[in-house]
Amino acid sequence: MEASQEPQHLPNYMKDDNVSQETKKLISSLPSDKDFMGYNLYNYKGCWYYPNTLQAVLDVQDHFRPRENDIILASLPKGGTTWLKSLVFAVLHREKYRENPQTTHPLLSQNPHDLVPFLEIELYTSSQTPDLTKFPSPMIFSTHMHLNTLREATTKSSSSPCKVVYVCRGLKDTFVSGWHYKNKLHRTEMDQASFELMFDAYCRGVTLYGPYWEHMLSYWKGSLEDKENVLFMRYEEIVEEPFLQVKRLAGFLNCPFTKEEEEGGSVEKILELCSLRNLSNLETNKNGTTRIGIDSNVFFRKGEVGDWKNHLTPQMAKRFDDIVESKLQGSGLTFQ
Ligand code: PAP
Repeated sequence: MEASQEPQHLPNYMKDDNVSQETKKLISSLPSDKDFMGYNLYNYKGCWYYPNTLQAVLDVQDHFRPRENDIILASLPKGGTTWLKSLVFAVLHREKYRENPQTTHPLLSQNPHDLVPFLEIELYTSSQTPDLTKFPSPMIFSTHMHLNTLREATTKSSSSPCKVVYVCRGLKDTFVSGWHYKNKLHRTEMDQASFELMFDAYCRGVTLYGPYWEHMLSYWKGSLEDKENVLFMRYEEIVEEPFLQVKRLAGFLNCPFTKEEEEGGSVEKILELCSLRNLSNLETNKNGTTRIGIDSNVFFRKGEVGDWKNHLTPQMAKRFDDIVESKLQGSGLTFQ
């Protein structure tokens, strides 16, 4: 690696020590580039991965077969993953924890990432063939993979295609959130030069699971083609109209809120439970560590729409806007 500032903490998915001979051979034939810190990324079928991540993605494709009614949550890093995980978990299991949510709800004692495990970043990084039968069915899994990549696994399953919920977020806030995350994750304070290198990498699309726009387009198109099984959500819309979006989510998951539930404040209770304020103040999220060894608090910060204004120059913002507009042109997907 050529990074000027050696990070103190490198999660497994960024490493290259869990790669089979076959994958090494594949990697040697792939286009490569470096992330803004100098770590090698490889482009496999249009998407950038670190070596361990690619290995896990290939293993997911080879071995993961969802069971009937399993649900997959998808996003780009910093696209709203943690919030979506908590909302879907709370919506699906609301009946089970209806009686004493203040004392018994798992979201009060476990980080959302530990309740909804990542396929490639957690399960298939720790084992090529993890035992998924230990999970209750239906299970909620999550991924950062493109829809096309995910479908290579899920369409091989004998059960009907599982439901996929995708959440996306505007590029400028995703980038800024990613910048803060990187600093916290690596327990370092990177300088302005690194900020600019990261900005450049995002503009070129050379980021883990990038390019950003290709990722979103895969789910956008999927949601248009298969409305029943792919739901496309936006972080900004959940912020703006949380009640409506949570009801939309429940309807998609075939567990709509009843009139009695709505009148009894069930939606509001879920929103409160999953709010950034509530989750980020819980002991488990303040001082705990997730199963993949990441400090739980790195997943919670401001949660504001438009925080990019505090970090990007008008020129940088325009460059991002222009790139996104041109890449999404003709797709029907737009960002304001
Ligand atoms: P991940 O993909 O690595 O899991 P992800 O959860 O997508 O990260 O992104 C973290 C962002 O979601 C943070 O945004 P910020 O940096 O702009 O503040 C974080 O604050 C925000 N976030 C996490 N949990 C919630 C929540 N419960 N409600 C709203 N926003 C949240």
